[in-house]
Amino acid sequence: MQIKQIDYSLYLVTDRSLARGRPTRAIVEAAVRGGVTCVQLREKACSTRTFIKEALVLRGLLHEHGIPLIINDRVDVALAVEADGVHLGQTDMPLPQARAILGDKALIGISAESLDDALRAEAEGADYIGVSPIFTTPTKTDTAPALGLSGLAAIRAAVRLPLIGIGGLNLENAAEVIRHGGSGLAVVSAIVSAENPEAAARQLRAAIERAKVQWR
Ligand code: TZP
Ligand code: MG
Repeated sequence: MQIKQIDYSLYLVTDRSLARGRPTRAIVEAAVRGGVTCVQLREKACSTRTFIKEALVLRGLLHEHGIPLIINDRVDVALAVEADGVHLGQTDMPLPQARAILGDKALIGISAESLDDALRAEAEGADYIGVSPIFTTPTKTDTAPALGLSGLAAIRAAVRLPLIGIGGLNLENAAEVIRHGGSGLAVVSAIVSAENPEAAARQLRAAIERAKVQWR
């Protein structure tokens, strides 16, 4: 197993419907200034053409800062824009097929809703695992039951891949995610809906870095 050296500390997942009318590009620019280390473009409703256009804009600005761009769900879009990778859930394209299309260099992240999902993702060659959800969240209600921090710790004990917690994460619980074995936190509303996304990202990143010093 080859683990790619990617900094998943603060992983922003976009959501245009939660951005209070601000363009995704503006949110991402602010979040980059604040210190996000990885960005996933998640578009659940727009056309393929708009998705690609948005992805190309983000790719340009992220790559200026050496930050990877991950595409949610859509292997075709990831390939079309030469993104760094794709993030797949349990009902999306299976990992072996996605790997065959995207190749070994692509980052493939898998949402694991259970220990079994995580073990399978590791066996099939995922690059990282999104542990989903840690807590229930209004941002996504069609999730599996919350795994909690104890669920994260149980997965940590069983797999070697980087684990990124997602679901209901914010400044209050950021340090606990690191303490329970997370390599980082994926957040939507804590940055996308913040009045000041740059400040929100900066505070989160600082809390994560402090926790890493304490718990690693
Ligand atoms: N997958 C599991 S929970 C979630 C996704 C995309 C949404 C997380 O949103 P928030 O606002 O950070 O709780
Ligand atoms: Mg998906």
